[in-house]
Amino acid sequence: GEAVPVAQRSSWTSFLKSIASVSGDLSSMTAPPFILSPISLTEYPAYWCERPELFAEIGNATTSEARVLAVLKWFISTLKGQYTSRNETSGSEKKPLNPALGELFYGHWPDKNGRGKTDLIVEQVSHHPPITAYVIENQSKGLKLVGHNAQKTSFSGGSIIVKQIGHAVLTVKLPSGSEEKFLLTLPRLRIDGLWYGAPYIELTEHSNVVGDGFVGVVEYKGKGYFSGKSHTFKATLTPQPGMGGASTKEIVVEGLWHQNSKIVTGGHGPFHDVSAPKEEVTAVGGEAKGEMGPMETRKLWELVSKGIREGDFDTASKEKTRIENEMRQRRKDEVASGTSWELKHFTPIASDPLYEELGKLAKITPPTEDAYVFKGNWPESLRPSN
Ligand code: 0T9
Repeated sequence: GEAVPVAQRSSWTSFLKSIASVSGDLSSMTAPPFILSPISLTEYPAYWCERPELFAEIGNATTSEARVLAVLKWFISTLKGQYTSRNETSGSEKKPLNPALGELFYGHWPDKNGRGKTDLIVEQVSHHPPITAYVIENQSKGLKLVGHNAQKTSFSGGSIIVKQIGHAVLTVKLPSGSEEKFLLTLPRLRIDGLWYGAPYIELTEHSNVVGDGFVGVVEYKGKGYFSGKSHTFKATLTPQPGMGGASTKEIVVEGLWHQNSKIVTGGHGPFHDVSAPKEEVTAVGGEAKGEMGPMETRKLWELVSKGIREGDFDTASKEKTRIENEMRQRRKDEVASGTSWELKHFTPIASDPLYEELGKLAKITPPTEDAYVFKGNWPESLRPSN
């Protein structure tokens, strides 16, 4: 473990031993300070829109084929931010703060060059297991992404395997007034480099982009597979006969998701390119005058994050314990009073009909999945017209 500070080597080794034995949920395990991130998992859904102009482009497409290509391009272009940005900013993957039930994050990307404003709401809808729900909307382009995320982890061959649970549905409002819906599923992760204390993510298996008469499969490969390079992908878009007037040709895109790709079948030429910098979300408070309430992530974790950033791990750990105890007490009080925590922005449903319908086309398993429906209640600070 050469990346591990000498004083933390034995605690890193015992952390690795315990992740090898505890499978399922690593989020609540105590890790040595050098690997802690000052950022909570509730901020991660912002990765979906750090190239807001590519998101907006989906709303500008005028044919099914152009639309599905725009969806795929935006989706692939988010992967670099989702899975390599912690390495770039802090040298390795870090363990995010484990969100509290009801933790919130609000933000937006401003209107620029006619792309429209894009708004974000995130809510932690379950603590154990951790489940994060989000909505991202560009109202002027008629685009709304609603999804949720959870993870099941296991340990294999010295790596952590992360199976992502959850999916997202992108709704595109067409000028005619009708809607097109796309189902997005998520790749599996392998976290390598643990032994050296410098974890990083490789994507494996596949995920899907299904909608508008197309079934899309994105296959992920790492070093030692077909191209021999890390972060390789191949996406195949297959038109569904008799659906949505799609053309008959299959489209194949190949490349490196953290760099660029090209269309190799059903067209030709460059596809995505993420060499230009991404645009981080602007966080806003959800309370009156844009202030942050006590459950808003940057407020809730303020002192923990400060401690981690400044290397004051005593304060960080004391504050973390204080928050966790408060949350435990809150749950006990609820049990005692026979009440339960009410989510602010989402309503859980046991099965998502859209996931079932579109998932069937791509033979996605499991055949059904739960979901969180957005209540439509934007805070005044994001939607002053409300
Ligand atoms: C959804 C993303 C997800 C969340 C993170 C696995 C992970 C928690 C979930 C899947 C986002 O859209 C994309 C990116 C990174 C994922 C995280 C990487 C990670 O390591 C953590 C897990 C829970 C750990 O913290 C493992 C222990 C740690 C010491 C390894 C660095």
